[in-house]
Amino acid sequence: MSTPNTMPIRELFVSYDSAEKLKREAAELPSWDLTPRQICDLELLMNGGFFPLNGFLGQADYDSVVENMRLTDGTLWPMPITLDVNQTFADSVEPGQDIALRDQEGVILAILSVSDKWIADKANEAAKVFGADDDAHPAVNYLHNTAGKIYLGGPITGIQQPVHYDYRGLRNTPNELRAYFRKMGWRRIVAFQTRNPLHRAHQELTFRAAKDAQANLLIHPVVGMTKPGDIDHFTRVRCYEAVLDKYPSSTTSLSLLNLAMRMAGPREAVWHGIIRRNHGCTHMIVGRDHAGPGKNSRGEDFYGPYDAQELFRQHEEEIGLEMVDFKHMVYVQERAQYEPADEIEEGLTVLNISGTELRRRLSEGLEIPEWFSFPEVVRELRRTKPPKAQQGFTVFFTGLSGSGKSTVANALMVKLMELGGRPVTLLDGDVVRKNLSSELGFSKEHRDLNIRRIGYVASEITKNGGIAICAPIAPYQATRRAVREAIEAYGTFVEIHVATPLEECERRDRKGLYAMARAGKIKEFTGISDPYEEPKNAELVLDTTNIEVDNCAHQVLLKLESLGLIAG
Ligand code: PPS
Repeated sequence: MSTPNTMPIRELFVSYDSAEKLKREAAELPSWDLTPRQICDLELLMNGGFFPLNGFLGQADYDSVVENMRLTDGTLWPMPITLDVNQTFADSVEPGQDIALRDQEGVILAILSVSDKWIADKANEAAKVFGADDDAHPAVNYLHNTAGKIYLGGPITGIQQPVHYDYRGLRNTPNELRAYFRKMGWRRIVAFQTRNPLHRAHQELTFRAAKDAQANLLIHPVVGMTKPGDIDHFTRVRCYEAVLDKYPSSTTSLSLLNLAMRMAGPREAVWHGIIRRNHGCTHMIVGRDHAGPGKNSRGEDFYGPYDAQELFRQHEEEIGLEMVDFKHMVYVQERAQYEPADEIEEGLTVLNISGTELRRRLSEGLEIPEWFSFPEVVRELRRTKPPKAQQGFTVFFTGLSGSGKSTVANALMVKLMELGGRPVTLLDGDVVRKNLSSELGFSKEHRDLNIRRIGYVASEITKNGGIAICAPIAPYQATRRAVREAIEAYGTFVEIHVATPLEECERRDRKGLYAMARAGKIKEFTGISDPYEEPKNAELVLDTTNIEVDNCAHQVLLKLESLGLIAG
């Protein structure tokens, strides 16, 4: 099934003339605006990165991939590549029809000839593909809370690649890389997949892996979508460029991969292997806990640390690419160099800085030694992640109507302004509904939209180094989590559950709304006729019953101080 790595691979693009004609004709077709993840998938479908797929999976292939990691013709394929849409759009399309796939600005990228339309069995997909139907897994969370209910499948006719304005010279299609390897005479190429900045240990291990395999090295980082909370790809690419200089010249190359990762551990490793094979590589480094999603909701790892290596090993031949085991490299102080952990004699001093410790040092502006990372990399990371006391952050109050959110939020705002240093914006529930969300009601859909808008504004404020204080009811856990993820890409998210009991909120009934809700005059009233899902991991829980506002606001300040967000 695979093409030798020196030969071009099949793409799904039509010729320039046909593309121009299709663009004109597509004006008549129903249009689907692709989500960011779908754009990543489409790019790799069209350019051969997902060879041998010829489009978004139809139902039979989907079922077979979910159940057996294989297409119906038996080809190994571990990840369901599906086009999820909402019910309204699905109702407007029938199998047999063509639809135009557009990017977020409306530019047409491809035509999908719809062969299948079905309701996704998401719980089954979560259990079989990701190992557990647990929202703590980023892809399961995406499946349940972001992806549409209906899947469309069918072959793709590629019109043009998604446009990227950043790092154009570093983005290569599989055929561009194959041609580059041919030109350079590289026959054996080890790929290194990564979603993190590279430090000295990575440089040592990748260099060693390439040497052991007598191969050249391709640093092939993912710049599409990675795990929420990861360092943004702009920063990472600047770091990669700095590290590239540390390899002997012309042994190593850097290329960016616009993949949307799923963090699916073992299945993801196999998928990564197939993708790298398609890009002309002959080897791939697979490490401990490859593409691991972190802990599940019981605090346990989703996958065993070597599950990915095992699954890869089982399918190595079909993947068509050799696995190179990750050597865990550690720094040996006496010898002032990195060495594989399992080759170090007793009695020597081994130094290591964990990811958590690195984040702590960055956030507190502490020293990061040269044996750990390259000064250029550390400089980039410090530029992106200044100490927490200089970063933006969001304080997100959530709780029932009348719980005291707005009152405490107002007091907090004033106290933060008194401290000075950063601009403070209050996004109060009522105020937002007047200015940003005046057309919205209180259905689940409208509440979610309202909270996403607040989250969007707060994330922009956070990104630009300000303080956003939000005080909506925000009754749904999944939506609050989505906001947390959006904000944590730029700064800290502090969730404060104002847990004043319903009886107390109702007793206060400042706006007379509870009385009206009880009398049935207001529908869908939170706590009375509409749900409130209590936060599970709030940074602080406040019950304002019998506690002065000033004291509540002070508790929040202490929390912010303990998180390093404001100077003590
Ligand atoms: S949500 O669920 O987060 O979108 O709600 P939010 O934007 O915070 O708006 C809540 C304020 O709207 C008033 N109000 C209602 N609240 C809950 N349910 C219903 N049906 C409703 N109708 C109007 C109420 O005054 C809320 O303000 P607070 O400050 O929370 O009391």
